[in-house]
Amino acid sequence: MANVAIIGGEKSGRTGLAAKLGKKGTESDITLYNFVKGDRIYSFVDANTYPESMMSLIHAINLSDMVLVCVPSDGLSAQVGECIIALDLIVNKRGLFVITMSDKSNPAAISQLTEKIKSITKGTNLEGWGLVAVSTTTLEGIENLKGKIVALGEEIRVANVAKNDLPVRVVVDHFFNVMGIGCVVLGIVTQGTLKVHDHLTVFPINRSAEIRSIQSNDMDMKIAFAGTRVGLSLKGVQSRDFDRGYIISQKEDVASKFNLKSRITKFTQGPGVGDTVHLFAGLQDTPATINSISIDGKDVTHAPPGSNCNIVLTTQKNIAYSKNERFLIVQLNNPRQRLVAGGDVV
Ligand SMILES: Nc1nc2c(ncn2[C@@H]2O[C@H](COP(=O)(O)OP(=O)(O)O)[C@@H](O)[C@H]2O)c(=O)[nH]1
Ligand SMILES: [Mg+2]
Repeated sequence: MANVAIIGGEKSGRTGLAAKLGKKGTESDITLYNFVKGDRIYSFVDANTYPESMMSLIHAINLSDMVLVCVPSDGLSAQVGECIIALDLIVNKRGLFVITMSDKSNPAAISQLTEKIKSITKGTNLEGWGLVAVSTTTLEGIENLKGKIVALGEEIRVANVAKNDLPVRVVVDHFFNVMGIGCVVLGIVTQGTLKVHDHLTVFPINRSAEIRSIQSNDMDMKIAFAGTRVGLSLKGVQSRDFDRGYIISQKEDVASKFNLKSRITKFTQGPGVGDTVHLFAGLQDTPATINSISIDGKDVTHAPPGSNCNIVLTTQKNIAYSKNERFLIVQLNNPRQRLVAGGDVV
């Protein structure tokens, strides 16, 4: 199973492309589209409320192993830039650039745009990502794109097999009550192997839950491997106990104060001590206050753009996280540059 985010600026052809690649499922600020081919399942996540909602973008990326960045054939925009910065800060994604609406352009302009994309991603974690031009009206390039998604999907499948023996961890993205069944949550087994009747804990609220049943793509199953998108019915908790990003596992760290080894983007003015920011960890997010910043062990009042520093912040909500979680610091209301930094827990 491969989970694929479809991101890009407003009217970049994301929804049109998602509808060509899969069948529409769960719909909220992110919309899921599924495609099944033999024993391979692809789950596409359309970040449909981005650019208004930064959460839609970050959640779609954090729910995926592979990202398609849509760039309309008429050129780059500030929003594409923001998507590239987000992916560069999040670090570990595979992906492709998809030049959409190729029918509205010509080969010379498309090859010029290709060169521009290569040049702005140079030195970032997206350097070397593949690039395909497609049109959802003429279907030009769609088969080529599917082939590239399948090839990346196979790499992801191999990487996920290696995670089956880790402790099980499910990241929850939707939760609701179903009459006659009770609490149902949707999410992804990001590592480990989930089994019916497993007794686990919901973090950060620290509540016990038993896995009553597992479904994947509407089929009941007794066991779900790493990388699988699942629907779970749970015993011992209620859907109203949940929030997006809650984790079902054996053990998570939970905290409301963090020291993050951070990399500040080049494009922000840089955060200062006392600033209120928004912190994202996986699919969880919370307002947070910056308590202190230090560079090479020396306290500073402000972190300059492009710097590496340690940022200590206090969050309004408890956050559940694992050691290798990548945190993002965001200024949601900054009109010029919302992404501030990426960081790891020290
Ligand atoms: N000519 C042409 N128009 C397209 C194509 N893909 C999308 N569009 C149109 O572009 C607009 C925006 O597409 P949409 O998929 O909604 O973009 P989104 O905002 O990124 O989800 C819509 O009016 C689509 O009909 C394409 O391949 N060719
Ligand atoms: Mg859309």
